[in-house]
Amino acid sequence: MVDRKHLLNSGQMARFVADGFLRFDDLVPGELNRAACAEMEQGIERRPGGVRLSELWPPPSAVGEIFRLPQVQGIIHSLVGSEPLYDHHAVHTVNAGNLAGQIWHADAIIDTRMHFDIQFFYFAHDTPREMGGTLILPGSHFRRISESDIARYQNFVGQLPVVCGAGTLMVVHHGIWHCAQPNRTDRKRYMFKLRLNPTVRQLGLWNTDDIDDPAIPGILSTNHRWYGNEGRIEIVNRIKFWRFLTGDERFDVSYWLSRIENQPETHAA
Ligand SMILES: O=C(O)CCC(=O)C(=O)O
Ligand SMILES: [Fe+2]
Repeated sequence: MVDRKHLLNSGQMARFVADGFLRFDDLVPGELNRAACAEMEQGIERRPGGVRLSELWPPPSAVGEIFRLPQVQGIIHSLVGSEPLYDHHAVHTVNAGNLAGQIWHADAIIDTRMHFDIQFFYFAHDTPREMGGTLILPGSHFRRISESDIARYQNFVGQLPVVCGAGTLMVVHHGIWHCAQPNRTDRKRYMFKLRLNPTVRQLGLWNTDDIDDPAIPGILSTNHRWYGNEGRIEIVNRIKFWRFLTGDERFDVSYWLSRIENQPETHAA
């Protein structure tokens, strides 16, 4: 059972809805990071998808221990429930001196559900800018694209290179646009990715004590700038998603969704 104090709060959930990711700097302690680096160098065997995460990587396993950390369990529980399924993992590497960047893409081009998977990006060693750091585009998760559709783009206003210290975890919505970056150092870069599927309705799984936090509408209205005037559709997407997560079908920010719900025939009835 996850201790309530490790669950996400509503402000963090609203950030996930608006940005499509949450970032936890230096969450994993040093010793575990070093053990995870050693495991990644050895290679971490892939498993068939669809098994419970809780059944994977029993001790001794650094990766298992990381995803059993109480804080990480709190993140998992808040987003996909306490018994998610393992979808797949990958040890993503960028070789020393590899100057080619990966194309912009999203990983889950077949998945257009409102229910969402999460992907952890775990950076087990320091990742300075010259080593790349996965580049992500905040707020891109509602633009469900076919993988290479966006490959022609090079840079976006507001793109975020994950430059971070060892032990940093990102958790992203499966729709987020991202790509690996060149590695100008003489060391190989590792990043461990883990995708999880929910097994429960994703309704109020976090600590909702602050559900009426007045900051939430502002967070949901975040302007990431790269979409220009089309930011309005993103706010509507986020309101719909917030309603899905909270079960509050009347939730609105300003008058965005209500104005198109004003059906004259309803009034006549
Ligand atoms: O290595 C990275 O930083 C990202 C890799 C990735 O997104 C992928 O291969 O799907
Ligand atoms: Fe990817």
